[in-house]
Amino acid sequence: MKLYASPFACSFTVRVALAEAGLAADVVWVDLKTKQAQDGSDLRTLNPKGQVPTLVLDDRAVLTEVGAILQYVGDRVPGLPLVPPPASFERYRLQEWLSFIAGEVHKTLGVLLITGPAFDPTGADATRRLAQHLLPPRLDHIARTLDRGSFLMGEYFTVADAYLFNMLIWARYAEVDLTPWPGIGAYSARLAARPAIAPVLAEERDVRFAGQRP
Ligand SMILES: N[C@@H](CCC(=O)N[C@@H](CS)C(=O)NCC(=O)O)C(=O)O
Repeated sequence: MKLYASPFACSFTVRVALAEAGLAADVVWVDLKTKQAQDGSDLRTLNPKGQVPTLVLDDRAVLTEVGAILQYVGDRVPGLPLVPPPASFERYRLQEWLSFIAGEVHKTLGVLLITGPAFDPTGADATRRLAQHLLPPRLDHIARTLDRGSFLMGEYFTVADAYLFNMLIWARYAEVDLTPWPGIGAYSARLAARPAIAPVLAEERDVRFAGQRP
């Protein structure tokens, strides 16, 4: 498998899921502005949306969209509860979380990242203000859930936690003050220390901050 990725983009979620699953994939870094990948290809030839994550399977089938890729990865290791069994009620609960994170958290934080001070030094941008207004009730919902269990689905780590963890890293980059939600901060610290996640985190930091991106 090959994973087209960019450091701390939402492809990080897939890297975390692969690591938790114990599955290997070659990571091909992509410059998201030019769409040029480290292997010389233009990402759009594989994924016309020009986005990461883009997963290329050994039979050359291409799979895109975080939620779909996460379920593909989880289903490769049915012995682990990374995704609940197909057609179980818990599987729909997982899909509920994946949809919520994608639609309500990922895109809201994406707006906050894109519309930072470099984009609008006044902070008056209407889209940014809307995102600032929308995010707290979503974090409230997540915090209430984490008050009831160690992970989003209760007492076991799933791919939804991988996705949320990625978004909490974005929240830090977007300078979202998470102190009103101490449970979320504690959860994020616990995930960062997981044996499968810590090395991926360190590698993405190296690539992002050592200027190794193509
Ligand atoms: N709906 C897509 C969103 C993917 C996405 O937003 N990827 C971003 C990085 S986090 C990207 O590739 N941005 C570049 C672009 O959209 O041109 C998914 O779930 O995979």
